[in-house]
Amino acid sequence: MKLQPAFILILVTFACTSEKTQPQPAIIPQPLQMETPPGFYRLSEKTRINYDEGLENEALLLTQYIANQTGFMLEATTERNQRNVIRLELSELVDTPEGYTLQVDGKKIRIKAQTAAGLFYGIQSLRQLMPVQQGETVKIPAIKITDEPRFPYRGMHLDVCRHFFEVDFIKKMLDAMAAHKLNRFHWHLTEDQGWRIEIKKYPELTQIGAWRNSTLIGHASERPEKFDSIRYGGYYTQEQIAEVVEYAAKRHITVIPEIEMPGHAQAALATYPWLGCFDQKVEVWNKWGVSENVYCAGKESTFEFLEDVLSEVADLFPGEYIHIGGDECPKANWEKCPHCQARLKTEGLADEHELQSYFVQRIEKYLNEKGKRIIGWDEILEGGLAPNATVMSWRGEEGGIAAARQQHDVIMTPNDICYLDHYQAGPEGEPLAIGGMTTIKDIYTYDPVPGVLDEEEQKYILGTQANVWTEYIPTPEHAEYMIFPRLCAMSEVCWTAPGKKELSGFMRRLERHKTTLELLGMNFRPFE
Ligand code: TNX
Repeated sequence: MKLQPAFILILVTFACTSEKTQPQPAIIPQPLQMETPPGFYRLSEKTRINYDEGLENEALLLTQYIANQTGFMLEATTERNQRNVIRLELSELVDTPEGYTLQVDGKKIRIKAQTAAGLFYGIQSLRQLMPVQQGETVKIPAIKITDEPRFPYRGMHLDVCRHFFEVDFIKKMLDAMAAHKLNRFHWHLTEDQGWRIEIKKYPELTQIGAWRNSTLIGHASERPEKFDSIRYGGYYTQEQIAEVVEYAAKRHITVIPEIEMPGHAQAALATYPWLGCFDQKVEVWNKWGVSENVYCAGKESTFEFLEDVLSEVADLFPGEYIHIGGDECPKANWEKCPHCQARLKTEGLADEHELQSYFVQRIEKYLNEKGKRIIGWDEILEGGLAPNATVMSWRGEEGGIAAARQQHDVIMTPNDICYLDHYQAGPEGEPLAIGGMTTIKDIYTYDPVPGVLDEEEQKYILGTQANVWTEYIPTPEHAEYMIFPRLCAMSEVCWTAPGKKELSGFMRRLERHKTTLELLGMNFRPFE
C-alpha cells in the first residue's frame, strides 16, 4: 500500500499531539520494562509517604527530593491503610536484589523492591518522572515499570590527588551518581602529587605529603616546562572520610578507597625517604606522568608501613574492596637496589615483574586476613596474578579478558572509552585536556562484556566505571563539565539491558534529562 501525503500528514499530526498531551517518560538509565497507560497521579501537600519498617532512610530522602522539586513537605509514616499515598514496600516478589517495580496510577504511587537499595532506585526513577514545578498539585504520568540493573558494579572514580576536591563536592558527586543508579565510588586517595587521607600513625603523610610547592602549567608535553610557585594541597581527616562513607551508604554507594602501590608513591616518599630504595630526599611531585620514585620492595619497613596504613584504611571503609593500585611502576630503582635484589634471591623471583607480583600478593594476603579483597589495575597481571584479586582493565580490554580467563573478577575501564579526562568534543573551543577524544556516542555504544569470552568467562565481568583523572581538571566546575553528560551515557552502559539501548532515543531522553542535571546543580557541557 502506498500512503497518500495527506494521510501521512494526519499521522504525523496525531503523533505530535499525543506526544504533547502525554510525553514519553525520559528516564536515564533506561528501565528494563515500561508501560505508559493513560492518566496521572496528582501529587499534593496531602499526599503521604507510607513506608515499610527498614525504609526510613529512603522515605526521608524521598521527602527531601519531593520538597526540592515541588515545594511540598510531605509527611512520612509507617502507618498502613492510608489513601492518597506513595507506598514504599519491601517485597520478596521482586526477584533481584537491586530491582524494583514502580506503579503510578490515578490513586497512588507504589514502589516495591526486595531490598532498600532496589527501593532507592525506584525512587530515583520516580524523581525523574516528577516535574520540577510549584503549584496546588503536580501531575505525575501513569506508568508501570519493572526494572533491574545489568551489572552489579556500576562505578565512578575520582582522582583527588592531582587536584584536591572538598567534601561538599564529593557529596554532590555522590548525589549525582545516585541519581544515575551508580553504586561504587572509587576514591583515588594517594599519588605522586599528594597524599590525601589522614593516617593517625603517620601524621606527617598529610602534614608534608599532602602539599606540593609548585605545579606544572599547561600540558605535560610542552617544552620548556613551566611551573607556578603556588603551594597547593589538602586532605581529608578521618572524620571527613567517615562522613563521606556514611553519606554514600545512605545513597547505596560503596566507597572503594585506592591506596597506590608500589608506584605512584612519591608523596609518601617525600614524607618518609626511608620508604624508597635509596633513602633519597624527594619532593611531592609537581609534574604529571610516571615517577620513578616508588616504594622499595626489598625492605621490611615498607611492608610494615603499608600494613599500618591499610589497617586504618580497612577500619574506615566498611566495603569489601580496597584498591591497591599496582599500575605504572617503573622498575629502574629496583634493578639497582640492594634490598630489592636481595629479595629477588631469597624469594627465588625471576625478575622485577615477579617482584611486583610478590609485593601485591603479600599485601593481598594481609588484606584477605582482615576480611578485605583487593582490586588492582591490570598491571597486576604481570609476573602472576594475586590469587583473589579483582582486575580493573584500563589499558584496553586485554587485561580484563586475560583475568576473566583465569577466573578472576574484572571491572572494565578501557581508557579509550571510560576516561572522562579525555576531550569530549573539539579540541578547539574545549578546555585543555590530557588528550584523546571520547564522545557520548563512544561511551553509549560500549559493551563491557567482550564477545571473545565464552558464557562462563563472561560472568567474571562485574561491570564498568568512568574514571576521572584530574591532572588537567583543577576545579569542581571543570570536573562537572568533563563528567556530564558523559556519565549519563555511562549509567546506561552500567544499568540498561543491551536490547533496550538505542542511541537516538537516548539523545532525546538526554535533552529532557537536563532538568535532572540542573536539579543536581551540574555545570554540564551543553549538548544538542
Ligand atoms: C593513567 S589509569 C594512569 C593515571 C593517569 C591517567 C591519565 C592508570 C591506572 N594510571 O595515573 O592519571 O592515565 O589519563
